[in-house]
Amino acid sequence: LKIETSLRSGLVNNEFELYFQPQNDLNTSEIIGAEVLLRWEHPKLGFIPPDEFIPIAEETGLIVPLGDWVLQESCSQLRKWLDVGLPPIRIAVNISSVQLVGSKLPEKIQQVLQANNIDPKLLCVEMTESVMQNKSETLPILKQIKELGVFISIDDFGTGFSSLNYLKDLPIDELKIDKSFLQDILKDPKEKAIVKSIIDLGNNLALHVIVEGIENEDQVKLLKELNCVIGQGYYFNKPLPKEEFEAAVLISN
Ligand code: G
Ligand code: G
Ligand code: G
Ligand code: NA
Ligand code: MN
Repeated sequence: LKIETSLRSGLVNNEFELYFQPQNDLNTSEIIGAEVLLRWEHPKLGFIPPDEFIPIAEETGLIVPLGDWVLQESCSQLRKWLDVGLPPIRIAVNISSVQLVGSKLPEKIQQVLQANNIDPKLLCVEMTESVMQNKSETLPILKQIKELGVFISIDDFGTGFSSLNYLKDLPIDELKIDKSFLQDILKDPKEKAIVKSIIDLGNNLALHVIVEGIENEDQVKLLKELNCVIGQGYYFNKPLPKEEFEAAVLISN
């Protein structure tokens, strides 16, 4: 309850901030995109990680106004970057399945893109396989989002309980391989086989495939051998405040 009250006042008092984690071309290291990650600096409790407050925001429904803020703020930041001549990079916003149903998300996305004059293909929405749990409700909404021209990515791919069946129904553009599959990839032949199979699956379906959680050069080398071309992780950059992200893009491109 305490966090719930704080979440409400945090939104009003501007305590949230967006961090941007680069997504890189594995061959050139060039920054081609960013995942937007929410940060909360509570005036008394200090830094509260999203793993702690996102689940509460989901339970209480506060994820809807919080998610609206993230979407609005992300697009307005991208507009500023485009205006100062930064190359057009795609920004990926995490969307909780709670935000998908009954909150007019497609209409909100369209409105925010229009208000900031953003090309829809520069926005990616990341959602987990859990959206498939009530497919009959979510699928029409996902199709509406897709029709706007927005990019759709399946986050934490391979960790949910979904069947692969949804890949043929869902209008997705990208598989994002979860970082848990990368932990022992250099030592564990099973992990390597799983990652290879997911990359092949994505490539065969003409989807983008991105791997997250890349922490060292040997992982980059292996992923390139497995025909993966995009990655995200501490090896390239941690999630960065907007000024540092901007500087990183200018250096990399
Ligand atoms: O750095 P990291 O601690 O940022 O993120 C932890 C978790 O919180 C991840 O699962 C991430 O997807 C989630 N998360 C971060 N920012 C957001 C956000 O803006 N919206 C939603 N729904 N989840 C987020
Ligand atoms: O985002 P990442 O998983 O790299 O964060 C690693 C740790 O760095 C977090 O667990 C947290 O302690 C700290 N951290 C990340 N972002 C922030 C932030 O915005 N403010 C503060 N004070 N600490 C942060
Ligand atoms: O669940 P989701 O994939 O949205 O969250 C991304 C999370 O992964 C964030 O918490 C982010 O800080 C973290 N992260 C990003 N890069 C790395 C990495 O290279 N290693 C690890 N362990 N975590 C990472
Ligand atoms: Na994510
Ligand atoms: Mn993930």
